Amino acid sequence: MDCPDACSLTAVVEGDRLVALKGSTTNPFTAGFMCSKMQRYPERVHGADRLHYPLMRNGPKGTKSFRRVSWEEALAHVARRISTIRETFGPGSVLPYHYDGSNGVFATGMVDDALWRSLGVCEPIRTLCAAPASGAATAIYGKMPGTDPTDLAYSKTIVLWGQNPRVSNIHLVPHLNAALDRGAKLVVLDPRKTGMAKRAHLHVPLWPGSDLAIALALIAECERRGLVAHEFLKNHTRHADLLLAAAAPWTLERAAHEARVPVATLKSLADLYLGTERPVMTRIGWGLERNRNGDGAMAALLALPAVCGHFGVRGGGYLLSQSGAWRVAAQDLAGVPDSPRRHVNISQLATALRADEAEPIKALIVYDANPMVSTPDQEGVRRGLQREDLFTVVMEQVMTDTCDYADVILPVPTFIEQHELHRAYGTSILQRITPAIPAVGESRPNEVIFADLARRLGFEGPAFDPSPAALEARWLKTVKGAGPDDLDRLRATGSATLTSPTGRPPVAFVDVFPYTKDQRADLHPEEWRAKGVDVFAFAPDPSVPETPFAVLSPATDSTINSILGELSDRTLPCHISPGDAALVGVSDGDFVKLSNSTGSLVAKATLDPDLRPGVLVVPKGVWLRNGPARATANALVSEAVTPATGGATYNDARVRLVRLDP
Ligand SMILES: Nc1nc2c(c(=O)[nH]1)N[C@H]1C(S)=C(S)[C@@H](COP(=O)(O)OP(=O)(O)OC[C@H]3O[C@@H](n4cnc5c(=O)[nH]c(N)nc54)[C@H](O)[C@@H]3O)O[C@H]1N2
Ligand SMILES: Nc1nc2c(c(=O)[nH]1)N[C@H]1C(S)=C(S)[C@@H](COP(=O)(O)OP(=O)(O)OC[C@H]3O[C@@H](n4cnc5c(=O)[nH]c(N)nc54)[C@H](O)[C@@H]3O)O[C@H]1N2
Ligand SMILES: [Mo]
Repeated sequence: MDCPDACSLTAVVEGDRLVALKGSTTNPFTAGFMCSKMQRYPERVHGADRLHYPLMRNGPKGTKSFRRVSWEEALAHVARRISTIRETFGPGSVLPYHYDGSNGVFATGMVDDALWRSLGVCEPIRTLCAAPASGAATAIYGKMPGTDPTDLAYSKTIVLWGQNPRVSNIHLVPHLNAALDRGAKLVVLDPRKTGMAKRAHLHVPLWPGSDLAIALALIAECERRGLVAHEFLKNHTRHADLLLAAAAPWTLERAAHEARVPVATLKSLADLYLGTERPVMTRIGWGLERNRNGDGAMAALLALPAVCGHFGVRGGGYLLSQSGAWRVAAQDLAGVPDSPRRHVNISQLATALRADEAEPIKALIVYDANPMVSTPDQEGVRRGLQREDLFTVVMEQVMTDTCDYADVILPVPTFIEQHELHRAYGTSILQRITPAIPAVGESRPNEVIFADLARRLGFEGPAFDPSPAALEARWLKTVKGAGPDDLDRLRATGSATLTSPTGRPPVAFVDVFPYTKDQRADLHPEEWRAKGVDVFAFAPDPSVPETPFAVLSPATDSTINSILGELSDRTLPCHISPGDAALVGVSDGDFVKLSNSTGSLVAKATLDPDLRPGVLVVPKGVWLRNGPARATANALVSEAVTPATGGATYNDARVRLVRLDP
């Protein structure tokens, strides 16, 4: 799944059916433990919403009227339509839209990209998640791997910044608990009092989107206290002077004002972060990137350990995504050269699908994604998908809200039914997946579908070979960071962990250095300045008096994004602090309407004492049928994106809230 942990699982099978999943110990990090949501996975694999056959629309758009067709009929039709649309309206009228699906490496970025490059169609810029995180990690450190999570055993101070591991990284929790049990200090920065925040020595319940202010104030405070690691900065970084200058105006008082917390709280934060209980390790999450300041917040957080001297020791530094650990040259994976293509930021799908755009999209091929639920401006996306002149193909496992608007639906297998390679992003573990049951119904993997389409469109060659052996060999060939031992281990055991020559996880600036040209960290990234973007300029809160509430839409423990959401019959909740509820006259269980200039939704109020005043939570991934107004969190999210990396700004939703009469 699209989860940092990537647990290994054992499938219990009866005949061709998956009857249960259990944790397995093949993956040493996930060590036999499986989270609760995955217990219901067999219900997804064999459930009522599962797609078994190709389908073609035979009624008006969005009316869910489909007929079963053969693969031959479906694929011949898709190939013909793509070809005609491309010839008539140009390659820029065809948009492949995909995110990460099950996060396998065969399903995305190989055969599909070979086809899209060959056709010269739009290139989707995949910004739904981790665009600021990945962009900042690349601009500053060339995406060098961070601290291995098992090295938390050596940390004395641990900062969880914008991450909720009890829900979204559950295999990290035993490591955190063990550290706490041996006396490590824990600090949590989150607008909510999350499960781990309840165990923390310090919880900073900051106002959403204020992380940049706090991170810059910590950098400036480090300088004021005379604790800057000048020697390290001189030897290992570039542009530290520019960063320090950008941070200098940020006092703790000014940051506290933006974060709407007492200045004493930030002083305690500085005492812990800059104190003597070292190594200090920060687990940076994705909650803090999903707002207008996301690029700068990520960059400032990543720069903090360099400025404050937390690198160079086991258990110190940061952990964000380890996806760069296996150094794969993504550009080489497709096996077909690229040429300039039209770029479409997928967080702005609603605009791309407007019929009055200068170059309207006429064909949309959706795979590994559920834009009707996951993408900003839900109503705008719906309007686009509703266009009768848009040809939409959706490749899916289950009948999602997006499928409702398709012209052609192509069924694909789940990871239980597939060969794949899977790279975790919370650890440096690579795993091989083999099918436990045959593909359900007539489902076919993405790569097989794309290879077939390629052949029908006249493209041939090794880049279009969808066999698992060929894809695995090709992927492993493009890996730069792995030694032969790692790959032998993968072949022998199905799992490999990237280690340094010491046989232990690499320590940043000891065993591993930035993957930048000069192996230095660029603390005020030149790449971004060249674009004319000043990511360290703090953008003020987008609230206006009419829309005072901030809506967060974080992960929950029952779905992974929208996957498994089909199994829920729970009405869309809106969490509200008891104080705010009293203020607006709302009781637990009341229906409330949230609205702003982007859209509106109806939800059921849930009183939540863990929320700070002014902050509401409407979880991500909820299906339209669970929203009383057939609208979920993204109905409130505008298409505004972060300035340097184009990331979605889900948590910038600001709304008015009213109780609906019973
Ligand atoms: N409001 C709000 N919205 C958010 C977020 C938020 O914080 N707030 N977070 C965002 C985040 S973190 C993410 S990562 C994105 C996710 O955005 P999406 O990727 O669009 O959402 P998912 O629900 O993960 O949808 C993935 C779909 O791919 C399908 N799938 C799985 N494996 C395969 C495969 O092998 N082939 C094909 N063809 N399909 C497959 C699944 O059935 C599922 O329906 O959503 C974002 N949306
Ligand atoms: N069970 C489960 N696990 C998942 C997922 C899932 O849907 N369900 N999704 C997976 C995916 S695709 C991803 S990307 C990761 C995401 O995992 P996380 O990094 O945990 O991301 P979120 O759940 O978006 O938000 C984390 C925390 O950030 C807080 N937050 C929101 N806004 C701000 C802010 O401005 N500043 C700060 N400091 N905190 C803020 C939220 O209150 C929340 O507690 O989880 C993965 N794991
Ligand atoms: Mo994500």
